[in-house]
Amino acid sequence: MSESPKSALVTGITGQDGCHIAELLHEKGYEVHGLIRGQNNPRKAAVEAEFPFVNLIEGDLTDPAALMRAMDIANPDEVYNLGAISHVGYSFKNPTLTADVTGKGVLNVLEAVRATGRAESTKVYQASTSEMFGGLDYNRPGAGYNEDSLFHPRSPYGVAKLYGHWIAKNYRESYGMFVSCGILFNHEGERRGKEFVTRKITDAVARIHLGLQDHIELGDLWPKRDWGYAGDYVRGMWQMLQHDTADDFVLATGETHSIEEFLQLAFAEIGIDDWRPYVKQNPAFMRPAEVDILLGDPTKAEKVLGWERKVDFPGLVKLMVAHDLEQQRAGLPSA
Ligand code: NAP
Ligand code: F7E
Repeated sequence: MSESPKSALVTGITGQDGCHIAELLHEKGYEVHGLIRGQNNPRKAAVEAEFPFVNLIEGDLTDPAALMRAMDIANPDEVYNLGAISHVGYSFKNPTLTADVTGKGVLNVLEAVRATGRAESTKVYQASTSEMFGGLDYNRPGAGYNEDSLFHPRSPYGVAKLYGHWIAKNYRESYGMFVSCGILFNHEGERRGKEFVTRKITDAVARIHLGLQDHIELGDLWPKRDWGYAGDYVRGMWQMLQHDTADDFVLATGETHSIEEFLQLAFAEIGIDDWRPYVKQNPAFMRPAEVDILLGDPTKAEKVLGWERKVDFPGLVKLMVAHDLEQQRAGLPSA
């Protein structure tokens, strides 16, 4: 007798990771449901066209009743809570909204699982972040942050995520719920929003190459990030929910690179060795507090889950520039 397919509910279905995980879950035979907000979400048509197999359910992370309704429709074996106000710079300008969506939204999801009687049957993935750390790990200099490192968030986004992280752990400990938190370092790719620095750069590089713009305006160029590929990271999310116990896992590359290094590689893809004449600094893109350097240690995920990465840093830059050149040549919109 064939088993009925597993069901998954993905919040943040219109975002970068939501798209990657929808694809992965569909390949694995899941019935995929996606929470979509707003009465006329501008990304709805694109999701429907690219992922016709996803059942979109209207609902907002700030609305507990909508989340309970979504649980009843999807009856999920697994919930991937990826929805959030996720832009660090934006969170400084909209701190209350960020607290409501990125922080309290996690509580609303967990309560919706519990209130609909699914505490024992539904597993939850919580999208925690390296932004909860906030800089160098002075306790383990050079080794990178791991699951035991201290938190010191430096933005309203990081603070809201830390609430989400701890309430997720609290529901695991208090109610025995299977709630796993992935503490993910930056992950990028062809689906990254153009408001984030990597995609902003690769989009501009493609347009500069085709004569569609002549420079790019950026904020600080010295910060360093541990940048991986989103496709590799959503595989890790799925692996966390297949593990026999709920836990916290860092996903990272173990390498850190500055924005200047990213610029160097991206411009080299179009044959430009010196990127400096094409970059102007604009204080509008600087933040009230910056996270200088992030470096993660993914040893636990590698050993316990068998997680591995397929794309390295130069490979990531290459695939993003190639994608944006193709998109610009096809005349697709830049934003
Ligand atoms: P993203 O592209 O910015 O997507 C965010 C998603 O959240 C979008 O689908 C957005 O929907 C949705 N959303 C925003 N407000 C909402 C609300 N009030 N109700 C319901 N949905 C709402 O983010 P991502 O890069 O895919 O990241 C996925 C998750 O991982 C996020 O929680 C992020 O904070 C976290 N994370 C990301 C990284 C990274 O490097 N990418 C690293 C660590 C953690 P709309 O389309 O309607 O705006
Ligand atoms: O900034 C600097 C900026 O916005 C990276 C989110 O997915 O990863 C992401 O957060 C760095 C920062 O990502 C511009 O100041 C310079 O130092 O691409 P970003 P982020 O802040 O690291 C973490 C792990 C998450 O969890 C978040 O959800 O680049 N920077 N000039 C700029 N950043 C942007 N966006 N735009 C600029 O023009």
